[in-house]
Amino acid sequence: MPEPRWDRLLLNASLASFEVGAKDPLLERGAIGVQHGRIAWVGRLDDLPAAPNELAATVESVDGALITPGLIDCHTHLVFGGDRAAEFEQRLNGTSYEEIARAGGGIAATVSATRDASEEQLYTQSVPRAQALQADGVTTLEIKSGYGLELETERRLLRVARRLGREQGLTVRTSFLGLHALPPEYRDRRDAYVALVCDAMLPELAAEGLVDAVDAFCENIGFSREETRRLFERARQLGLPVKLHAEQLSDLDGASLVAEYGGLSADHLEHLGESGVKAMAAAGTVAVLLPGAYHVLRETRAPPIALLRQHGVPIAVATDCNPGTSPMLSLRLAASMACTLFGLTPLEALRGVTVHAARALGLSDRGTLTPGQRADLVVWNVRQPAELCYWVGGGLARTIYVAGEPVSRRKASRRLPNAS
Ligand code: DI6
Ligand code: FE
Repeated sequence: MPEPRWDRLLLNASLASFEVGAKDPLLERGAIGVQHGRIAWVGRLDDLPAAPNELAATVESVDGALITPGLIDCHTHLVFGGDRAAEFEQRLNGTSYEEIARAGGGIAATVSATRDASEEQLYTQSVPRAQALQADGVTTLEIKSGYGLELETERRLLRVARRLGREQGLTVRTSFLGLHALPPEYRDRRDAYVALVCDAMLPELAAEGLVDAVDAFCENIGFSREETRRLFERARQLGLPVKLHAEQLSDLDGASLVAEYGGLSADHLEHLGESGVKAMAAAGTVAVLLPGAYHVLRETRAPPIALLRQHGVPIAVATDCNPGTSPMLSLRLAASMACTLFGLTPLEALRGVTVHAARALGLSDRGTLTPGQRADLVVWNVRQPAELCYWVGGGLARTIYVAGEPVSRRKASRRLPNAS
């Protein structure tokens, strides 16, 4: 018998790859071959070039189950100290997010809890969150800093993010979010803080290899367009891609700014106008929708989905997992809410957590079921892609493969491959 050419072959699957332009997202009675952590072959069972046992060392039938690319959560603030459950109650009683922030709560409350936490404590508190996302199908996620707002703590957050990737079988992409809020000790010295972030913190953390992208909170209660521009200039000098929290609570035209810098994504976008949409379309900047924050803040103005579609802006969906506005631990739930709250179709929402989310992170090696892509795969206990948005909650993921190897929850604490 000839040597098998693949490490693994999954048989009898409904394969769903959500790349744009594919005629039918579902290939039934499909098979997928994996070699050296990458997808080697995708097609119909009947078109396999030889008998399964001759083709692969390990052959598994999934009995008609749905297989998708591993889900990609392209916007989280998953590493932080403490929680803000009390604020949730305050908001339910009528105090607004902005009022709480201006009174010294909100992000500042998490900053104080995070500064007080050791690296080990931050790691231990973050592991269950990362595992919850993973259990629901996430294989790649972005994690932002932004709850330290001084060098040591920002470094700690980014180091914990990297460690989660190494030890939890996830690919983690980090974003430096030094311009998230003005720390209390700089209350009357905005310029000095912006200078510190741009001229000291970012270059230093980037030199330590802790920063994959640069983000800011461009908002009346955050940072102005001019302050954000200063950060983006520095990022450009350092060769780092940018992204932006834009148009969440008001319209500062942040989307045009991040597009001007060829940004990976503009995120939130409830108050986005047509000029911002056009700028994003021209620059290829992804629109990242965060229905968790919209829901928790009980917003009523949805992002301009019709305009985004009309101008062909790629749409991604993410959890925004954070202790204030989106304590959300399921990316599938975010996709479901993008359908029910924002009117995305299930196919759009699923593109949003796979192929477009990969693009929002600048990753071209994942997000679809195509030969050559990383074999991050999820076998689901459902048969139709729309069910991933239809079921609200529930453990639907049966088996998750990271670079071709199965991850079980038991195994999740072992070191697993973590490309990039
Ligand atoms: N926008 C958000 O939704 C999060 N940060 C941001 O800039 C909220 C962060 C928090 O409230 O802790
Ligand atoms: Fe956010």
